[in-house]
Amino acid sequence: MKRKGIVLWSVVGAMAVGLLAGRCAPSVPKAAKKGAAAVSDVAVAAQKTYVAPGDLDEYYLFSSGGHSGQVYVYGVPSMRHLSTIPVYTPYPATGYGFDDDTKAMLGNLTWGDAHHPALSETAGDYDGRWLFINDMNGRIARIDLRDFKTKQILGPIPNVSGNHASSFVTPNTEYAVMGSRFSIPIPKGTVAPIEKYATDYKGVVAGIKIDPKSGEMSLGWQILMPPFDYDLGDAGKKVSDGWVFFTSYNTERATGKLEVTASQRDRDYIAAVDWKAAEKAVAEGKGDMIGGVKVLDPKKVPGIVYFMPCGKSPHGVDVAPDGKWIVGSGKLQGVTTVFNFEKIQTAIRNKDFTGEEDGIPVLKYESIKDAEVPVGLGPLHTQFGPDGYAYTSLFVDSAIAKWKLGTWEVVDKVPMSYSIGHLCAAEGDTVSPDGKYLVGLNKLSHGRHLSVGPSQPESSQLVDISEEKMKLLYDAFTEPEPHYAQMIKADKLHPIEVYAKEENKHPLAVWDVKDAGMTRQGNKVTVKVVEVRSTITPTSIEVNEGDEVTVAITNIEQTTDELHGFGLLDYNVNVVVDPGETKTFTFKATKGGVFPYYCTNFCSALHQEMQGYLIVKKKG
Ligand code: K7E
Ligand code: CUA
Repeated sequence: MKRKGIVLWSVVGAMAVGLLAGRCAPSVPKAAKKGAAAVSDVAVAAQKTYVAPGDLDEYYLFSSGGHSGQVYVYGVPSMRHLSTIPVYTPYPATGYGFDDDTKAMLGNLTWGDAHHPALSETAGDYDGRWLFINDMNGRIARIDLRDFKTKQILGPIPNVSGNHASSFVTPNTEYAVMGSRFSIPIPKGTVAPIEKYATDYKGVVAGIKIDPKSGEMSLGWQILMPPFDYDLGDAGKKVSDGWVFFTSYNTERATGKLEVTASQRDRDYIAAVDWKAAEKAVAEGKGDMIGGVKVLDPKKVPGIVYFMPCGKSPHGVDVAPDGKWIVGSGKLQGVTTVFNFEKIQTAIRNKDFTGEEDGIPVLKYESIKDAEVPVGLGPLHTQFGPDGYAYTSLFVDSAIAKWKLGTWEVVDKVPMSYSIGHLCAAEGDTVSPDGKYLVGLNKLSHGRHLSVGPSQPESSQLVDISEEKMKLLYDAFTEPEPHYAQMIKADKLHPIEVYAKEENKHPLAVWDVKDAGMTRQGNKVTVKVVEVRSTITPTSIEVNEGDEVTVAITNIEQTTDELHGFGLLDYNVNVVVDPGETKTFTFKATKGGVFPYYCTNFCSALHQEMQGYLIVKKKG
């Protein structure tokens, strides 16, 4: 959910929060700390979140940075910010987007709107290998958790427009999913008047293939869909493995003021995609070429997708740990709907349909639904704990509801400050959730911190879910714009601290200062640079105006944390090289003159001495 268009909800939400807060205030503001009971509550919370200096957190939290285009890494339970992983946006702190490789990966785009991180899975459990994250602009990225760096950005891929329903992965990381939130005439570049929206605009849902060994992503399958807005996705697991689900809104196929025109129907749909059938159809050569990609049309390839009716404009869709239940949250309702996977299969077999949309059969709601759980107003997303509990974020109520799968009983609620969007429980979307912790990713922080002017931070609140009653433990203030996050047990990750010399296969790497220096071919100059405490070798580089200069820097350190930088002020160069790494940057020496370069990362007492000169000799 975005911040805009929620004004009305906020008013309703404020009332709801007021009511809730009276009942079960989770903690006491500092100024109002009085009485033994309140103090003990705060003391317990403090102890549960306190990670002593030198001690380590129990979990990593990977939080989407929204349109900052980055991923923020926090430790849980301390909620300390550990690191920022740049993905879709240049990040001077690590030199991301300045060297040749990361520049090429970003292309000409300097921002991306990232929403949903997805940790790679093996047999439905996080395996700690990669983190995928989508961008609204039809892209998906892979971060390697060995070094916490972005290794691949795929896209913008053809046909998918406004890739919000991404990047949820299948249980063995066979695919990450994509979907169009903004249907357009396809292929991209086709023009059709807005009056023809219902017929000439198309949505697409897609599976991005992932290589199980390398994590390399490539185009998998695409399916042509009616012009709805595909919102969230999730993969089936265990009994429902082989299926992926996508919520949609605007099944009215309306245009204009969607807040009115796209909320007419009582029910929109969740699309249930049989991805194994789609994969097979593509392998058999079925589909039509659109925008350079084979796209399956459900009219011609039946059996790959079905629609499940779901309450008004569903937002999140979340599959329970055993794969038996699919939870769809109609954000304009007071209930969340639980579908039974077995019943869905039976309805498909019996052709228990109530109609169709552009060749896609619509399943009969009553035949596939198990329950409408009265969780509260504005349900958005659901996560799971062990012992069959589910946790649903309530945007309008600004709270989290805890309820039981199977009995559908709502057992507890905890207020959030303020206006929760996603929530993230420890390994809470896997086949074996941990329980323990849950983080509410809130849209507004509402004065719970020192004011920093009109642009306030968002808030992420840590909730203890280890006991029957949920308890708020901690307020953290996070960078905009939080959407989803995932939490993984820290001992599943084994990050490296240096790049081993033997593993550096860069063709321009040099490991001895004797090998540093310059070679020239015509007006193309290559400079091999060695960085090691406390010299940049060579200490001066002389080129001619008009030369195309490639500088390859190898940091030959093999010591943890010994990073070196290369800042070249007038040429907008800012590269950071980790121990054992080689990076290149290429520029045209358009300006004559003398330009100092220096190490940007503090590396020793003689860090200030780590400097040199680029001399660009003027023509004529
Ligand atoms: Cu609910 Cu983009 Cu997943 Cu925001 S989305 S909340
Ligand atoms: Cu090298 Cu500072």
